[in-house]
Amino acid sequence: MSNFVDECNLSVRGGDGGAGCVSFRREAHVAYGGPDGGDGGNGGDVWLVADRNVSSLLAFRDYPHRIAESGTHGQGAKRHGKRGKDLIVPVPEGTTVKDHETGEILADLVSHGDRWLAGPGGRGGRGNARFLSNRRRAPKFAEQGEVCSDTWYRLELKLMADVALVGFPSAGKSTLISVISRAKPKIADYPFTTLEPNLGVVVVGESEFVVADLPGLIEGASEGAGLGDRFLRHIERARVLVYLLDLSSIDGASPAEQLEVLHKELGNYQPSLLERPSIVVGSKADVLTADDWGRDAPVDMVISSATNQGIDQFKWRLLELVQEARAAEPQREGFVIHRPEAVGVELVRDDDGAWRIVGRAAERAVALSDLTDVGALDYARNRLKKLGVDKALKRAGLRNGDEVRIGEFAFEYEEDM
Ligand SMILES: Nc1nc2c(ncn2[C@@H]2O[C@H](COP(=O)(O)OP(=O)(O)OP(=O)(O)O)[C@@H](O)[C@H]2O)c(=O)[nH]1
Ligand SMILES: [Mg+2]
Repeated sequence: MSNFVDECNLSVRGGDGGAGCVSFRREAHVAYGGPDGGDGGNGGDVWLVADRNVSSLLAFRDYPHRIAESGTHGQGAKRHGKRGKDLIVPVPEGTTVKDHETGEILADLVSHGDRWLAGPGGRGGRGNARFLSNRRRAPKFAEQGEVCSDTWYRLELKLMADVALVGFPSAGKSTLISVISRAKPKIADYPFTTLEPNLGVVVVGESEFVVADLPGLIEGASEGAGLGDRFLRHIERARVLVYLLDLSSIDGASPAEQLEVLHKELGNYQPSLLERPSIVVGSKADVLTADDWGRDAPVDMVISSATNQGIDQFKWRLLELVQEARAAEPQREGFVIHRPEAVGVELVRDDDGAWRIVGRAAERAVALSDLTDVGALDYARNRLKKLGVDKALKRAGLRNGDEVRIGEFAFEYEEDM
């Protein structure tokens, strides 16, 4: 069913890093205690994790935002902030993660447990205790926590049916899927109303699975009768089969005859289909019940899509069968592509022509709590120099007095910075 694609947008944001703290030791007999501000905690990461108990991307339709917990701020006496909790976002097996703008594939989460870091948490800021040096005995600044922003992704999933509804034309397959899912297939009282499979996501409690409503099957289908066998391949990949027998067709084929024909056609197409986990269900119980058929109705349960009779039990029973089948499956081969992290220092022009330095490390270097502090400015300059910022500026041909920006911060270029 490769043409049934479920897709959605997802926005993730790692938790912000906590701020480092500026604090000095207070002791009874020491006039100036040393710096003892603790570090902020790192923000939590957002991970996408393939989970075989999730069947669709439905959960992201209405709530597309996922944000991990922030780290807490550092405190005095070198108490570090707490790390934010990671956020695990379960996605169905087979989910492809794409860059929202370019469509480039970033990760393929194929089998249960495959994980991908979608939103790294922000680094916690260092407390002033970390900025103590021979030249700087009393640092009055600390690092701010790294702030994270939203990243949008595109998620795509090739829907695979967990359950296939198999039955005679007009047995009530399309009506049933319309009652247990949000699928809205065409329903009518003539045979072969359904010409292409319809997929629907069934939600039961906290779990979900995908059901395929297939065109009706008749005697000789495996040799081309009716719509033939071209859609039988859709049954091949389903984990569980539902044989839906029309209890109301008093002058048509009896339930037992229907089941016999269905078994025969599936077996002709592929014998192993007969070993698939399955359940036999009598439909339209509001018209006639299995009892009306006496011993002749070989059904596990009866339902009515018209009155909802037995529908709840049917869904829970299906969930049970699907979960058993999923658990028995071998792991599929998985591969995960890791997105390369942007590193280094880059020079770009803002709209007004001013130069801007971008790059995580450079932005970190000026993310200090108090840039009016001489020591802080000194520190920032040194860090930028080490990162090669001054060389980059020189190469770009900047002249003394040109404005340069990093993050929220702006300064004037000086030759010997
Ligand atoms: N009384 C009653 N009628 C039903 C019930 N379920 C379906 N029907 C009717 O049975 C007819 C056929 O229903 P469909 O759901 O289109 O049957 P189908 O199995 O999808 O048929 P094909 O697509 O042709 O294979 C329609 O007229 C439905 O209204 C039911 O539970 N009770
Ligand atoms: Mg139908």
